[in-house]
Amino acid sequence: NVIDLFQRNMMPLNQLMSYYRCAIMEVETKFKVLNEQFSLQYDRNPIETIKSRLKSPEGIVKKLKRKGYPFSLESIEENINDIAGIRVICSFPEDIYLLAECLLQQDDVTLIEVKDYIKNPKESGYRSLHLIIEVPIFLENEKKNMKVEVQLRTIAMDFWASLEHKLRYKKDIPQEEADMLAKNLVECAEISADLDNRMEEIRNRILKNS
Ligand code: 0O2
Repeated sequence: NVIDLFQRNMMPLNQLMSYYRCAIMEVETKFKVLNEQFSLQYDRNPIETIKSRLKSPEGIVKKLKRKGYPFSLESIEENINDIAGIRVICSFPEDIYLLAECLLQQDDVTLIEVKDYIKNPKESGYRSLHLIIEVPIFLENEKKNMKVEVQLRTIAMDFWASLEHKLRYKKDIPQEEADMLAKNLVECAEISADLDNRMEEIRNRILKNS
């Protein structure tokens, strides 16, 4: 199979995956440090939770096939941006942009791409801020720049995305029912975005008065 081919013919895929794991650790630490600093300086934690995941070799091979990219380690590094994935969940939309700004101004972080699905939600209703960044990891004798996909979203956006994900991967729902659920989800995404904004407004008024 294709994964065996990778292992036999080139730098083992395991080694590359380990580099991505290191990059996840680096970026996770950056967010934890920012959260700690905000908690000291402003007495609040902008981050609710951080979830990380490494794309499986099967997932990588599937994506290479789907996008028609060559099967090589160079191609993986060049073309697949979401092998290392970090999801940062905040309570309020403003904190998403605040954290993104703080991360991007760090001098070892290079921005590759921004996809702002909060300002421009997907047709499905999906909202999140996606950043593709590059960070260095320091190995025994070399420094290697690795790509990481950061998804920043509110608790409400995350709640919505996990339910919508269930529908997306359920293949046995009759088409008519699936269409109706998708339409319902678009509405829920709008209600949820409205709730996020109203809660933020209330939070800001509380802060103003304290
Ligand atoms: P998983 O299992 O979460 O990893 P690209 O990655 O650039 O080739 P694309 O679609 O342009 O492809 O990337 P994009 O739009 O930045 O989205 C990638 C990830 O965002 C997805 O990863 C999901 O995690 C999330 N996402 C994007 N759109 C939706 C959506 O409509 N609903 C939900 N629930 N999640 C979404 P994967 O690889 O699809 O899956």
